[in-house]
Amino acid sequence: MTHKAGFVNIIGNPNVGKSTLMNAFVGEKLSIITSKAQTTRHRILGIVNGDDFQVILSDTPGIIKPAYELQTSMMDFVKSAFEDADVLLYMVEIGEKALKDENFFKKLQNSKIPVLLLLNKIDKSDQQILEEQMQYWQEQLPSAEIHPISALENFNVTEVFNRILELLPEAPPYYPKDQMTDKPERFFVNETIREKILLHYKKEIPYSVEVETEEFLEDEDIIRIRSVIMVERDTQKGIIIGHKGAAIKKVGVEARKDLEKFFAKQVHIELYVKVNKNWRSSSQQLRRFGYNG
Ligand SMILES: Nc1nc2c(ncn2[C@@H]2O[C@H](COP(=O)(O)OP(=O)(O)OP(=O)(O)O)[C@@H](O)[C@H]2O)c(=O)[nH]1
Ligand SMILES: [Mg+2]
Repeated sequence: MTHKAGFVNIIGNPNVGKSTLMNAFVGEKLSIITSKAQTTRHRILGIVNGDDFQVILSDTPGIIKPAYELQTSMMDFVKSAFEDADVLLYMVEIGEKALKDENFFKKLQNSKIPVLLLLNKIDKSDQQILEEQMQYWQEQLPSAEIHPISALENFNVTEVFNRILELLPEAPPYYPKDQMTDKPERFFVNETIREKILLHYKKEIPYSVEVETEEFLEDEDIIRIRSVIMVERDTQKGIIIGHKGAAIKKVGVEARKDLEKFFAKQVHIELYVKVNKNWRSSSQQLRRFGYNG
């Protein structure tokens, strides 16, 4: 029996649905999803294993022009995804015109490896717009295969997966067959808490937050977690906590519910807030939080 394996990297503008698609392929909520741009900050592997294949998907941050060092590190993850891909999935959403960063788009036009252009969110469109968009993208990226999909409604997702399998090279597995991701448990705790912060706070707050889990103690029937929500300034600390602690409590309750599902175990979370001045611009702090910095 031949075995296929390879890296399938999802790239595209912010908010187009990259993380939604990766979760749909893997069948688990590995990546957090919100309606805000720049939800994903890391490169996250989602591994789909079969008897004769191993598809190693990468979810990546949306492509932006970096304004501070954290964003530079985020774009380094995207660059690395260009470099080791066996198949590139370039995702656009219906109505969108071209990449925010032209250099990335040029790289894509010159790509030697297969590119599948996934036109996502077609559930929001009608046939005429869809046909116009397919034609537009075919002109922009003549070498790419275009697949209209809805990651949210699982439309055409299996077909794209089967096409990926056809394109993958013959290779032995890169990871153990029972492994689903490259990230440790604490990463998913941090991300789940960050998702709730993206959902419940406005303006620059979510973008000024990093989460670090200091304690993850797993007993037979409960996981005890203590995490720090790091903000950049004193004023942001008060906003995160909220009146009589109501805001942070809500974050904790919602994160706990999601994590109980994720780990299939009872979870107890303790959250507190710390000011870590300008962490987004400090290479030392960024390295500590798992960015290349
Ligand atoms: N209608 C519709 N909405 C979708 C679809 N796929 C994703 N979304 C929504 O689009 C928003 C962004 O989805 P994400 O998966 O977080 O997008 P992303 O590309 O990972 O975003 P970043 O990590 O910020 O770059 C969320 O509100 C999703 O529910 C789709 O097929 N149809
Ligand atoms: Mg994402």
